Amino acid sequence: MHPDKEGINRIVDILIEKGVKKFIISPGSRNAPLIKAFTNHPQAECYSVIDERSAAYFAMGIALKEQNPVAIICTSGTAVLNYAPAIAEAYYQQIPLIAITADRPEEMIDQREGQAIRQANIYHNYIKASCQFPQEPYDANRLWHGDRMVSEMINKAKQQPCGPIHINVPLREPLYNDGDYKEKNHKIIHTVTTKKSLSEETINELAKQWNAFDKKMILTGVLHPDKELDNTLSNIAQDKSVAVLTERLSNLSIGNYHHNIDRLLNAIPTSEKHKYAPQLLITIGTDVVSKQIKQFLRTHKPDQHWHIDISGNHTDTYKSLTHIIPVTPKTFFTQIVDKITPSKIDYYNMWNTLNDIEKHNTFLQNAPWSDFKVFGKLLPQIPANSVIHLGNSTPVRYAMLFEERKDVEWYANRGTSGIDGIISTAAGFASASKKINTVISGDVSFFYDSNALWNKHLPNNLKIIVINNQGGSIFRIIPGPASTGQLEDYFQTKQELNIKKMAEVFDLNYYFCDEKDNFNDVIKKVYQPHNKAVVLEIRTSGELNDIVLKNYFDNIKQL
Ligand SMILES: Cc1ncc(C[n+]2csc(CCOP(=O)(O)OP(=O)(O)O)c2C)c(N)n1
Repeated sequence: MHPDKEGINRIVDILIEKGVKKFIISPGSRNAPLIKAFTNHPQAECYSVIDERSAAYFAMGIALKEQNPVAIICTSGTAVLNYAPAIAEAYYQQIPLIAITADRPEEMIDQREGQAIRQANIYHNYIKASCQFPQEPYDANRLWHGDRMVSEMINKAKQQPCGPIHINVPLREPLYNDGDYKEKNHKIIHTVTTKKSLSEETINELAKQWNAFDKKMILTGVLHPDKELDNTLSNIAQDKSVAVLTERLSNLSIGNYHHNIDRLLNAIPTSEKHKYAPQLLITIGTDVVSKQIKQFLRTHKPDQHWHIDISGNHTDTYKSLTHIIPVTPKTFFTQIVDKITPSKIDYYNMWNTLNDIEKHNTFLQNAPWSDFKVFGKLLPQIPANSVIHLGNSTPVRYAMLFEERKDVEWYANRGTSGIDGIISTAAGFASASKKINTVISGDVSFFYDSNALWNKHLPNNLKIIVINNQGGSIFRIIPGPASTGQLEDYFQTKQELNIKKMAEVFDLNYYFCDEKDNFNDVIKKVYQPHNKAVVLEIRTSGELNDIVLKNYFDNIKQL
């Protein structure tokens, strides 16, 4: 039965009519009218996920896959705060997420009522828009106001750059009464889609400037897979005075790109670094993972830096920003491609000659069992036409040292680089995907987000690979932590927890692999069809990883 609160039924109707299909609901009483309204709507696809932190990341994973808003619904109090990490991540990743939080009536806030905190605009730093739904009792004006705000919130979530929005809903008792449902009683406001492009005059001027430079670098951050963009960029990359430096998370593979930024940067002889500096730097996408390219570009500054970003945000990562070009990268490259002329400098090859693949392969072959070795063996074995979710910390970095896989999609929570929702995000994505989804996580990140497994919707196409190096291996790699004398206890947080027992608690398939096992046989088993999600623990020695990685970078240096 539907709730007796018309305003609530209208929220659901507007969401459905505006194309939101999936609703992730966490339990509670204050949100009972919302639960009734969503679960009784024939077109609403509802999921029950208990832990709000995990539920929000799970929803974000679905929204990322479907490129369509997903709504999360929870009760009042700290439940609302538990959405915050995923909301911040969705904000920086520009993912449309709709948080609908039940609240006490406004006059009861700060009155020592249970489960009541100040919820209005609670995510204010990390939200595209938020609204306070009108109080009950609903009259014609309040219903009109509610309808208008819900439409506006959804429109804003979907408007590029997309992002999270918040609807806070004060609710009065009684919460469980049934009522009549008046179909199509609501009002809808549509926004029409627009396509921003540059005027002929502007693009001609930019092309003139472009053509005056000999060395052009296009550096790509996180991008959603987009074949059209990839094709257009591959045409631009045919000009040898252009070097396109991409990361795994850029999901670009068609053209002559340079896929291993850190490998190449480490190979440049120190005295030659300045020769590799671009004159024109063009950046697209959101976050770039490689710290080394950031340092390189901040030291060897380009004459001009154009950032192509529809939001118009002034993101000056390399401290050399000269132009903001507020259109999509696809629009920009499509408009400029026929206007650019090649120059004499073969900037592409300058970078390409740094790539000594034989040296890389020989090192990998001879490397001892370590995270580096595991990534080198694992990445080529992940099935074609599948999706890989990389954990923050070292997985996202190791993956960029090895050969690009053109046949997979790559994702990671690089919006805020938290380790707290990696498994939940991958689980949500996988639940909406027909492909095999592999998440590669460190052991600390796995335990942090272990409530991701506390989810009855965990799909059987999800393979969770935990690199168990007994703590945060990154802290042995980055300079600093070891000098404190507290490395193991307060940075690495050395741990010996039992991953097998964790898999058992949630009744999941479990496999194990270390140096003694036949790696290929174990991987084969993991990727056989299973009726439940799979956890694979790969054990390495936490103590060796930093040494192997340092040796690798020393080894590839061209003297
Ligand atoms: C929510 C959150 N808390 C703390 C951190 C800081 N942090 C970055 S990496 C890391 C350790 C991760 O360890 P693990 O997942 O085992 O990966 P490994 O370093 O072994 O690759 C921590 C605590 C963070 N990024 N996010």
